[in-house]
Amino acid sequence: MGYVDEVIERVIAKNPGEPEFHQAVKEVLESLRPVVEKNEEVYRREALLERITEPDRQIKFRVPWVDDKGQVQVNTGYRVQFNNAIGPYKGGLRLHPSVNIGIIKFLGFEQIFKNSLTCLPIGGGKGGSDFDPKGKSDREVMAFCQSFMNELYKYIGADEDVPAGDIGTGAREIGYMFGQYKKIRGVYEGVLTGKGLSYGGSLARTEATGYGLLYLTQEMLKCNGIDIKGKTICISGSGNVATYAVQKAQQLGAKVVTVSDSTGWVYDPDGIDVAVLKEIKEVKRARLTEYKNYRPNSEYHEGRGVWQVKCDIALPCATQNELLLEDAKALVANGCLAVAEGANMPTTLEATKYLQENKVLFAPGKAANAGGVATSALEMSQNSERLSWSFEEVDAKLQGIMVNIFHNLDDAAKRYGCEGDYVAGANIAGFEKVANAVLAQGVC
Ligand code: NDP
Ligand code: 2IT
Repeated sequence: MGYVDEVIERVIAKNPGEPEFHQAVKEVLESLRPVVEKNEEVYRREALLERITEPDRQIKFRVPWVDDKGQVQVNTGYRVQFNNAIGPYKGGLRLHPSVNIGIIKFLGFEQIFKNSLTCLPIGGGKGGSDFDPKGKSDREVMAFCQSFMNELYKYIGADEDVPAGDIGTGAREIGYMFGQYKKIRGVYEGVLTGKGLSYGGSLARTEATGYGLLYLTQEMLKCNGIDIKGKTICISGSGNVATYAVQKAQQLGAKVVTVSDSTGWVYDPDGIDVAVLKEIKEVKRARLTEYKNYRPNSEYHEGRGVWQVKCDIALPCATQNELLLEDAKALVANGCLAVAEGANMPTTLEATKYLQENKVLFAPGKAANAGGVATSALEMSQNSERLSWSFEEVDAKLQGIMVNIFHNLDDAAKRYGCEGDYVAGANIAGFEKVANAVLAQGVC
């Protein structure tokens, strides 16, 4: 059995009941085959793939807090510090009832290669909790965030591990966590990113993941002779990534006709109204059922169904495994030209394969959604030099980073004889730098 298959088997055996982690490891390692074959002797002796698939450490802790009725609630907190070969651990905190160690490990593993692709000095980590912020009062969210930080503070720091937002963690949660860290540690440092603008946040961080997704998609289309202007786009999700993806797509002259949440989806033939979306999701924290009250021409559908709508470009921006084989078939049948992942691992392995076999341009999340963490790294730089840059300066840097990511993965795919396979290109380009750094730093 080859080295790659041996390591995949070992990861599955050592990490039972963690299907998302297995999926992420399989996707990465399968596409590293040509690199591994070229270096098999050294990689085996150095146990490189074993070291890269085993987190540096996994932290799990109790998070007790008191709800508005005076009842004590208990959640579980996690931080997986996966790999810091090229910089301090960096990655978001997910607050969602579905969170478990396997989900956090898949996200942390993806983050290693994503962060490497940005060409900025950040390692890979991820954390979160099974706490559900939905329907909680601000005081309850604050109580949870403070209790979460009462434990997490021991393991993080501006040069050590720098968490940020993800599903369920936005500016409000980061604010409460930053306040508690400062209170406990007595230091004012850039320990979290995605902070408010009045206390060390970076302009354009809120928009960065969605904007970056469109910058990379535009470059991928351009290099394949396609103009994004005038194209019809389907987007899933209606959170941070989806909202700013809609906004940038419209600025680039495309028409976005769908958004979704965990209960249903909206079709707006006239194009999604971003102001309405923000009002419903960011201000009211309400459901998409309300969208029709503002836009009578639109349709609301229960359940899933976004990928059945005819479009030129599909941008999954909600969560993992939300674009299935049947969806990929519908997209291909409807003439879809490109899929770019705003979310982490939203497309199943079978769906990805089907799209690629049918010549749909496919940009994987670790490249396409890297604009968020890249801008987080720019926030870290600003915090270190105690300055803040203008929106235009950060946005211009973000554009440069996303265009550079696309060319790096395109070049890597070409170097290994798989031109146009951007999944392989992203995995190879992300891996090469981390592998070199791990080997150079000895067995540690
Ligand atoms: P938000 O919490 O702002 O929004 C998440 C959106 O996805 C909501 O519309 C939510 O619906 C929907 N969603 C979440 N879980 C599910 C589910 N299990 N089934 C169906 N829909 C679901 O999160 P973000 O926009 O920040 O994150 C979206 C994706 O992008 C995630 O995969 C995240 O890891 C990834 N990402 C985020 C980055 C960032 O900077 N924020 C950076 C890079 C990637 P509902 O409101 O009903 O729960
Ligand atoms: O998945 C991701 O890249 C994020 N949630 C953003 C992480 C970060 O540190 O900004």
